[in-house]
Amino acid sequence: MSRRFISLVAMVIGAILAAAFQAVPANAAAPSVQAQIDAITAEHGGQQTSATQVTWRGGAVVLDLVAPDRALASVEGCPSNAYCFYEHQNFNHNKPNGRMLTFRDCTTAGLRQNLTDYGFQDKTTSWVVNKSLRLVDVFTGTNTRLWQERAHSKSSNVGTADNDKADWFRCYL
Ligand SMILES: [Ca+2]
Repeated sequence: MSRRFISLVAMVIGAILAAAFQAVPANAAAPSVQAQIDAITAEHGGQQTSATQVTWRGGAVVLDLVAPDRALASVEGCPSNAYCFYEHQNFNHNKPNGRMLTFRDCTTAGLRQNLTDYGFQDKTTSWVVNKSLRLVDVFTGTNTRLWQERAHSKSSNVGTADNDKADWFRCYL
């Protein structure tokens, strides 16, 4: 065999191997954001309001599937006059695909809302209250109290014992 032929064979084999590697997506296991949104709206309703966001009840509840722009009025991405639950510790910092669930409603009598209604069952690891309110009282699905949130406060990590357990809460204005 000539050197030229050998180098040609090597080039062809190289091209085949390169194509084979390219055919495997870098992140085959993770569904796309749109696929996640489709699954959430199919199960929980709501309206898709951007490429990365689902909204319920006219904006009273908002789920961001990627980190939103951190506007000046926000605390860790949680808008003013709202309170937020984050999928990961440190308010999803360095987790661009972490979910953040934002609530605005709260009543003096203590409004109950279910994280499970928005695909956020057993996910919360950090939280922010960027709102004037008396208390957000957070529970497991079996009604065990996990933690209590006060006005204009935050937790970067709820701790191992409470991690990924929150299912519902009451917000007292
Ligand atoms: Ca979590």
